[in-house]
Amino acid sequence: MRNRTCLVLGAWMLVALNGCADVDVDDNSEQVGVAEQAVTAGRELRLRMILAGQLEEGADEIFLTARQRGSSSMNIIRPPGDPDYWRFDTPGSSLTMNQHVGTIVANGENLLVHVMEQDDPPIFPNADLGEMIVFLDGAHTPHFVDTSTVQYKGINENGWHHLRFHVGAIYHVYFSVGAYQL
Ligand SMILES: [Ca+2]
Ligand SMILES: [Ca+2]
Repeated sequence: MRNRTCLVLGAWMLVALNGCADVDVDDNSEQVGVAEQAVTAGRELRLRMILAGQLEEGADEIFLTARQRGSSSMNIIRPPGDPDYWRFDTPGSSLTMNQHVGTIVANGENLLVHVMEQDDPPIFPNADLGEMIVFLDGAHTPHFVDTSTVQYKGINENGWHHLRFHVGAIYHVYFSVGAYQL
């Protein structure tokens, strides 16, 4: 009976549950609910400060993107209102903010964050200043991975994590990590 249920429901279960889980029909809605909850359980990453080290071209128009590895769903992080980017004209200048970036999920999957300098795509593509990788270990402690494009510089006096993005420019970007949330 269970195998037949899997055949009938196989198509959508592959999408909803990433496989034919060993569950009875009556449990399906609950199982989907658990799957959704698992996606959001984790710690919130928030953007707190951007400091320009070396400009990309001058009058830099900075925004961020964030997504879970393997997901096509992307958060775009921009200031509210107009202009919808953080502008930097001078090396050494900084701006503070407090904005949601994404959730570092509990299952250890990587959250990928890019700092972007806006141009005029598709003719003049936006410049990608680096990819930050962060994940939670089994104790829900965040780990920032050094990559060829982003360097982890530690925690500052505010408790913010300091990352140095350094592709074609240098930007120091500071993030806070919230308490673990189910
Ligand atoms: Ca540019
Ligand atoms: Ca630009």
